[in-house]
Amino acid sequence: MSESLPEAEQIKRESRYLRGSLRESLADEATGALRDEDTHLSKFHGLYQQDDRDLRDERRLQKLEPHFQFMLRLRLPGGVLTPNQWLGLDEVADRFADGSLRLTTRQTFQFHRVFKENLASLIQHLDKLGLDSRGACGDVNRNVVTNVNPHLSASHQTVYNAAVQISERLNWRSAAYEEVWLNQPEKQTEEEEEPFYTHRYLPRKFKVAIALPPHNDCDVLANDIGLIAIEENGEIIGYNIAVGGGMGMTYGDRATYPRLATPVGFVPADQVVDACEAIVAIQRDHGCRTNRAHARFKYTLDDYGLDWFKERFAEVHGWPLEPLRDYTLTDSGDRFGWTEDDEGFHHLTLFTPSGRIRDFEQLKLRTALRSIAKIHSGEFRITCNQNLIISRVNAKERSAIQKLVDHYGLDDGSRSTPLARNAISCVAFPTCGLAMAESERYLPELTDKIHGLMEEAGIGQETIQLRVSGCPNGCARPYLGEIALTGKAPGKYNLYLGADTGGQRLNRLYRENIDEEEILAELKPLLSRFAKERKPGKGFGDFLYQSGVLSANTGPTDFHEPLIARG
Ligand code: SRM
Ligand code: SF4
Repeated sequence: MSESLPEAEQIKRESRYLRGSLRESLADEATGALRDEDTHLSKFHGLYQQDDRDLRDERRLQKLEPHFQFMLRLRLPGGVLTPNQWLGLDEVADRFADGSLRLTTRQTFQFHRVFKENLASLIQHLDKLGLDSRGACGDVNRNVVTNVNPHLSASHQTVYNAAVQISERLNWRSAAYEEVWLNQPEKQTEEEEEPFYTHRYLPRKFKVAIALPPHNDCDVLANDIGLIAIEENGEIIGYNIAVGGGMGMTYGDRATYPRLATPVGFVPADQVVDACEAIVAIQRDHGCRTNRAHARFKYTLDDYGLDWFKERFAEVHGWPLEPLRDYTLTDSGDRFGWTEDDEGFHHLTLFTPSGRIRDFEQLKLRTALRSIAKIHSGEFRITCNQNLIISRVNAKERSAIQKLVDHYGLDDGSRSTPLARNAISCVAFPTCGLAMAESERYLPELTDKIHGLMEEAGIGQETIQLRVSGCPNGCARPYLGEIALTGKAPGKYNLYLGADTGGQRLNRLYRENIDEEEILAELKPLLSRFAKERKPGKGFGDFLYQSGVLSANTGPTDFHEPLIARG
């Protein structure tokens, strides 16, 4: 084993296809934690060891070990599940987790505060529901996301099917999942256990998304592979492929940066799964294995160049990419309320702030959704904006569902401000081990205050995309927000401005390390100028460029420089 490989790389290679000592770790009753090596491997199984950061100092003072607990994430390609699955998830949220379900920015669920002794039971319950967490985290392909497009059912079905097929093809295969969690006897480990990934798996996480233009609610260009569906005469004939998207960066490290995926060519619909596999194989074989901060596919592409990539693609896939087809991406938000599709089904998009489904004091959200699941015969769909669609409702069921919506006071978008219902935040404190500042818990207060400024300026009903992440990793895809904050320290954020609304232009760092008062003071004059000078149909991000407040984004390393030095 090479000495220069990072620990995470060595651990997966020596793990006997992701078995490691997970079984022994789980059986050890002396601690709530896993063995160190197993904390890396558990990610491939969809779980992260965490500790309650609100309690960290207190427990340290009491000389107790951290309050170890786990986050478990489901693999749910396309974000679709049945009412029965919803009811099953709702039930286990109380039995094995903190009583909440958390819809993520990648269209799936997370359970928080699962203790070690409950992990296997939780995964066994998921298995009975036909659900799993295999590959939801770790150095493999992650949950494949798609546009939700409730009003375009036929095309949605096609892209959804593609998402499921890509997810299945790129999932890891060893029997470790069944052995560790589903009590199956251990099998002899052999090389064929992972014919595609081999014992090396990928250098880093990998993400695939599919957009159905003109909508881009999955922020397709934020992914390692962004597939843009091309429709002709109501049929999807193929996909433009964009490569090398990703949000994560590290403050102060100019070698790391967010990057939008670059559209490189087109593949016919029947080749899309093979094409994705070929691209992941290129990253498997050429991605950086010695420096994890440089191991995402975006850096492989920037190291070797797009021409090199296109040559490798033709070689591995067997066919070259065809020329790109025309497309337009206009918006990345959700459309709330009821819509009817071309098959006569009704779909209701509900605003579920930061995707947190629990019974709050004022709003019994989890109870309400449970009541809906009991009478609903269609589907639930999760959006990449952390909202929920009660989907494929037939005409007869619609009024019964609406009654429950009214009874519980659920928000079909009409109860909240446009700013709030289009905002996304990551989880951050108290569970995320990487959080530098609050995000989910801070978002409601922040949106109220920014909305207050918008009201003063007379633009309270405008939609402006706000994204908040508790650190620069960018789980809320902040670099695609018209206004975005990334956490620097408790109460301190970097302020980014100027993305477009279609997910095709990154924003720019505007101010560094500022508190709420300074954030509001920076935004106030800009919002008031926007109110007076904006052109019809142009969003806040576009306005900042047109008005000269921001100038063109010139390159990835400039991303780290505040555009206007603090005077
Ligand atoms: Fe994320 C790590 C939560 C979407 C970039 N992300 C984490 C961890 C697991 C923290 C950790 O490593 O210890 C967070 C768990 C918090 C918690 O307590 O639940 C976490 N990420 C999330 C979720 C739940 C945010 C949310 O509020 O919805 C999203 C779950 C997605 C899913 O269902 O699969 C989530 N993360 C994203 C996205 C957005 C996307 O994929 O569309 C990104 C930016 C896109 C990208 O990958 O570049 C993202 N997460 C990261 C990174 C930075 C990766 C990088 O290339 O630098 C990390 C840290 C890491 O990997 O080292 C990270
Ligand atoms: Fe945690 Fe940072 Fe992701 Fe927020 S952006 S969930 S703080 S890793």
